[in-house]
Amino acid sequence: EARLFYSVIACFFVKFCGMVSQITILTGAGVSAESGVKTFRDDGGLWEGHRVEDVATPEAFQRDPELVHHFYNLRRAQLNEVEPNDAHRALARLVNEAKAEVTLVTQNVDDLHERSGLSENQVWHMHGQLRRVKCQECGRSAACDGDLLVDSVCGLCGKKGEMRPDIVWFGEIPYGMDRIQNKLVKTDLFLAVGTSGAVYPAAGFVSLAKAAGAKTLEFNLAATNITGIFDEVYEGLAGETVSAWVEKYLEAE
Ligand code: BV8
Repeated sequence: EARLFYSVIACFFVKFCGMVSQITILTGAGVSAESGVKTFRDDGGLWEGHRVEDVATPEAFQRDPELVHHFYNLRRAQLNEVEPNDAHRALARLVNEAKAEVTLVTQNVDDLHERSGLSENQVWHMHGQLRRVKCQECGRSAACDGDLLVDSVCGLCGKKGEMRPDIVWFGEIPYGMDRIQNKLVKTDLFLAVGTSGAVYPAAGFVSLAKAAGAKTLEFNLAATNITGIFDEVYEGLAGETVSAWVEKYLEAE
């Protein structure tokens, strides 16, 4: 009991003094927009005439695996043509230099956070990753940089024709929800960068953090579905607003 008692006291002390001991960041497609990666709401959320919500589902994959493989093969190939931008680099600085513990959760399936100076375990991909594929036979995931086809073979169990992108589709449960929620309830400072707040459960994270007493900041081009929940809103290009905020925060820490 003593350890629990002291950790509760410590949490109150941190909150009372306004000290920040846990920062949680949630990023969305907007953080990669300045790198040239299309967001989901660009072109009205359409991809080659398909609603993204209609392609990024298990039913779509069942119905037309070639179309879904094509959708992800194009996006995986695009990763070789884009680079991290200032927003990625600023967030990597915050994760690596802040005195507080910083957890970065991303809805994005690109690898730009990692390529801006973060290790794999510093980036929590709650919706999976373009550069990983999963076997529906053995359930295991593996790295993949090339195209996935309907008759691709699993490199681990040898099964042919059961490979899918290791992506969390609409209707599927995001990765790491328990550890994310464990962080949110201990968060003193919550940042949402480049997300429209259109997709749950990610869009609900700000409310969980706020209920835990966190100060909440939104960085976006424009008002979103959830702007009203945030304590502070920084409107503009994430490459500028996030860089300026991180610079100031680290100086003042
Ligand atoms: C689940 C992988 C159960 C795929 C993705 C009705 C009500 C509420 C919820 C639901 C509902 N009906 C269905 C649901 C659930 C559903 C959902 O939320 N649907 C929505 C459409 C209503 N959610 C699910 O199915 C999730 N699973 O609920 O399981 C469960 C959950 C928990 C516990 C137990 C059971 C799974 C959702 C995951 C789907 N997969 N990604 C792929 O990538 O192909 S979601 C996909 O879309 C992205 O990953 C991302 O999350 C989302 C798009 O959101 P954003 O990232 O915010 O991008 P968007 O384009 O929308 O916005 C970009 C923003 O950036 C904009 O605001 C723009 O202004 C800003 N911006 C642009 N440029 C810049 C910028 N900001 C700053 N600087 C810039 N330069």
